[in-house]
Amino acid sequence: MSNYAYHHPNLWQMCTLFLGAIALVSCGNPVPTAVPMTRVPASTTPTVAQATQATPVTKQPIFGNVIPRPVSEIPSGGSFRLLAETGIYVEPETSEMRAIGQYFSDLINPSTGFTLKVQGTKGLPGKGNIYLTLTGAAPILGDEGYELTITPELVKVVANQPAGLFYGLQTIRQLLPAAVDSTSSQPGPWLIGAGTITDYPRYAWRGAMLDVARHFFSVRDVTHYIDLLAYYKINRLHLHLTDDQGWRIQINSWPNLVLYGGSLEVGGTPGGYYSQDDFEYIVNYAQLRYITIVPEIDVPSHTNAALASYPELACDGVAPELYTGTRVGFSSLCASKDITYKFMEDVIAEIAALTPGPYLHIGGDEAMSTNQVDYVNFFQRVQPIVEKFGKQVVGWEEIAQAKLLPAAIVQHWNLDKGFAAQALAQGAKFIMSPADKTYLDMKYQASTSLGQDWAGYINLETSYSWDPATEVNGITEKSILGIEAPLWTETVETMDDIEYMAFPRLPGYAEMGWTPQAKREWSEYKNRLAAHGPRLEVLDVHYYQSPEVTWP
Ligand code: TNX
Repeated sequence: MSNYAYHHPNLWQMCTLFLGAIALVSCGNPVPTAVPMTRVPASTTPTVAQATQATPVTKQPIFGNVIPRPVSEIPSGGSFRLLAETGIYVEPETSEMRAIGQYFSDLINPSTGFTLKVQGTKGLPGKGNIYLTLTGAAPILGDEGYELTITPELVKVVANQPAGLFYGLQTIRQLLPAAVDSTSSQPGPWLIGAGTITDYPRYAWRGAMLDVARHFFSVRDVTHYIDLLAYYKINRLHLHLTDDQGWRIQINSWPNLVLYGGSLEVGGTPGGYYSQDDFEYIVNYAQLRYITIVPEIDVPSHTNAALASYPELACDGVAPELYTGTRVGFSSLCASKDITYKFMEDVIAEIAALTPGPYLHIGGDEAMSTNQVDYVNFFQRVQPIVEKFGKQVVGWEEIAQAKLLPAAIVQHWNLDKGFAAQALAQGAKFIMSPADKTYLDMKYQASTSLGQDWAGYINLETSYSWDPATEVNGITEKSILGIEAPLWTETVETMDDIEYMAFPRLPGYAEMGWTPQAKREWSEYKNRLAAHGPRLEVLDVHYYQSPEVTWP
């Protein structure tokens, strides 16, 4: 048998048995989630009878249906049983290593009732334990890869860097029964199929973007999203922090940006903003999950909220009204005024100081109200400011109209590939976010109540079945840093809405960022995704039950 059928019918039944009973899940999140108790309509939850008959996959499940699909999986038969006495041994015993072990211990505590003890070790621990080590990893694993060896005696994860161990633990989480992610006590048994997984990512940039400007989302919503991203080994969360409808990050030197410019959102409802403490909390929360926050200040257009707060930034010096509609491209900072660059310098200095990650995104999209000369001059002056404060420039592909700094990263989104070609000619590295393939705000189909359709409908197959390296002529693997799935929130108002648009497309993007192209095939993936339905339900994710998938 070439593919190992790791499938315990009794475990499967066990997981589904609890679906109806599960109330609230926070993925180890110390902040309670803001999500309501039950969000999947009762009629879509399988009955126990249906669930026990249903075959969750039509092909054989591959080592527990892990998403993203690992590079190599060699099953060996048998299983490891997690018990209350299981210890988590880390080597070397650093605070970061202990934090990774503790994260896993805390994560599985509510469902298993176990309080797995985290301790240091030098060399193999005894039988019945989990061993996380940075000793002896193969170079091919790189900075994010891991090798996971499961025998009935031991679970061993070896990596070159702590991030790899964190990803190895996410894989273990997916190899355990879905009920492990429940917030209520579950009976187990907690078995992990035995075998070896060798795994490392295709791309360094595996991103999601959340627009917190059109509609504002609380710290709790953002950390909840971060937990879901971590489950699928996504390592960048790009926060679109400013737009015409709201400025959402406190800037001490320009206080009105949030006090006035952050007061509303699309539709005219109250907006909100992150204090600098809030933002640091988010950044730290993400960092503990090996996710880098990429803050975006979208300029020179998409700035109505800033202009309304500080009219001196407009060429005519007149404050516009706050804007709560959904048009784009009508606002612009004044590229020919010196105060604009003082403003940019102050904002970039504060954001850079709050951000441990190396990137600062400066937008640049849809500047229809900035003339070409001004636009080019603006980015000629703003890019060096970003570098002066120690950050690497990221921008939407329009910024390639300016001469790019050698380290600038360009985000491809436009259906028109002209700017991408200009960026390519300058030797830029790309984040691939083609709107017709990766925009999480596009409707799944005509009847989807949320979302837009200007880039087309994006059903699951469309979202999954493309290769970033053949998407744009000339943009090949060596120019691609990775992929990112943006969620624009003109129509997205609640955490439920976020989950509905992101799931289940997001796991597919996570796989596209991680798994070699040769191991990705829709007809196989859709069965693996089906097996994640019960997992998403235990996690209380309000996902779209697409008819393209035979959900169990
Ligand atoms: C285009 S993509 C935009 C956003 C909108 C989005 C809606 C890009 C860089 N700009 O301003 O929110 O479409 O789908």
